[in-house]
Amino acid sequence: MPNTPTDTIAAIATPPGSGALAIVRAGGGGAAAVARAVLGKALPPRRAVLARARDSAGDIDQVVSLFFPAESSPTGEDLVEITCHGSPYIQKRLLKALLEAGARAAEPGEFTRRSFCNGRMDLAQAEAVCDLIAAGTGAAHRSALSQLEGGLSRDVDALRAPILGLLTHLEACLDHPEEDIPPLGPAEAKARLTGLEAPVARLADSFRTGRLLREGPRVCIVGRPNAGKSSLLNALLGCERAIVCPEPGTTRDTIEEPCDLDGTPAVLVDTAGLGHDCACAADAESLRRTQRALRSSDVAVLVIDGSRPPDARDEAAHRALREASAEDRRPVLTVLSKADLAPRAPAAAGGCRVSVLRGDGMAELRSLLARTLGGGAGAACAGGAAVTCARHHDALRRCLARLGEARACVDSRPGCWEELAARELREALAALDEITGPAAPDEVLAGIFSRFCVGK
Ligand SMILES: Nc1nc2c(ncn2[C@@H]2O[C@H](COP(=O)(O)OP(=O)(O)OP(=O)(O)O)[C@@H](O)[C@H]2O)c(=O)[nH]1
Ligand SMILES: [Mg+2]
Repeated sequence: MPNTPTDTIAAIATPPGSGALAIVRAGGGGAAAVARAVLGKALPPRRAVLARARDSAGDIDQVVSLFFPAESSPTGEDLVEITCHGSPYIQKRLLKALLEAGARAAEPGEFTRRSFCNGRMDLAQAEAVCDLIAAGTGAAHRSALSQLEGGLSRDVDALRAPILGLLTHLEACLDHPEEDIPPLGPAEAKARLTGLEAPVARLADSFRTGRLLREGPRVCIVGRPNAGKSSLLNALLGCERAIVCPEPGTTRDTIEEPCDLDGTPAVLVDTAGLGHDCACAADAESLRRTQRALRSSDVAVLVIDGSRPPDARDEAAHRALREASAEDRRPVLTVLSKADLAPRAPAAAGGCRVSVLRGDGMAELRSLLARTLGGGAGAACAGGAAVTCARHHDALRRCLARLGEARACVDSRPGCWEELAARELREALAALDEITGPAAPDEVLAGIFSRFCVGK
């Protein structure tokens, strides 16, 4: 932050471009004064006021203004919101007038950062603001709203309290051996530590569900070279995103695109053909990328060229893919492609035949995919709070690792386990505190708020 948190900042809070209305905000110690300079009148607290905004060149617009004094404002500082007509010219000129009156241009996320610094919200809640703005589905919206209202922070507090309880007990025994504090035996300590690990692991594991909510499930299109994978990607997207060629080995890199499948958002990933001869380093790398894309996907669509009978290499590649997916419990939908040509491959149970040339089977495939993905996202929503942010997931995993270390040292260091376990528990708490903010380093805060848009 280049200035102290009490200086006055201003920004356009609505998206760029024109609309019916737009909002320009000013916040900080001098917000009321700069607004008064531009509007020509003092604003009473929390009352909509019709005013004429002016600058040195003349009238700008007829606007409606709202003044939130610090004690009741979302940022914990004086805040003025001016609603003007949504022309980009008016918005920019109004902002310029506020800057000329003494405000400076706000940085990305600076209003939310001030809410955090003034204790109006913790870090997890501040991060939820971004998720809420980006939420594209009901499930993502519910999850972000719950986090904004403190759902995740309460979950983290619930994990924190018993860890702190155990740490306090250990420290009391260590620091005051003369007092009559009941000692903690190794067996009881291990049992309590195991009990602490389980809920942390559960919350950390919810990250997969959380990612589904945030990004939508990933659908990996896989199959032998020339099977028709890229053609299928293009047909599902409705545009020529990937290169399609009669020669095998066209797609090398993975190609990712968001897609709406009958109302279910998903990310489609086209891949290089499986079992392609690795003639050069690029082939080997493309195979690695296909495997990585498959491992990180939620559903695989196995495309089999339906116009020719499968040979031994096809069978081996399909078997390997099904086995890998069964291990990861990833559903595999089989698609027989090129249905407009004479069918030569046997139909697979539960799969469908499609032709991207004629559009045959495409509606059926879309609804099959939406049903398969809907199961995952529906289960995700029903599962309650989920961790949606990689930073939170990382902190939970570090907390879990520290708890594991604490438990391990009960056996491995019989002479001094209490001291070592206490140190690990302190680290475990520090990791949890990074989620809600008190222990988050400055560069982490800067990274988080820089991802916000200006005006938020
Ligand atoms: N007749 C017919 N041809 C198709 C259909 N789908 C794909 N093809 C053709 O099959 C060939 C290979 O298609 P691609 O989509 O490039 O196949 P791919 O699996 O992505 O191939 P690689 O990227 O090389 O692994 C192209 O010539 C396509 O035009 C279809 O439904 N009908
Ligand atoms: Mg391709």
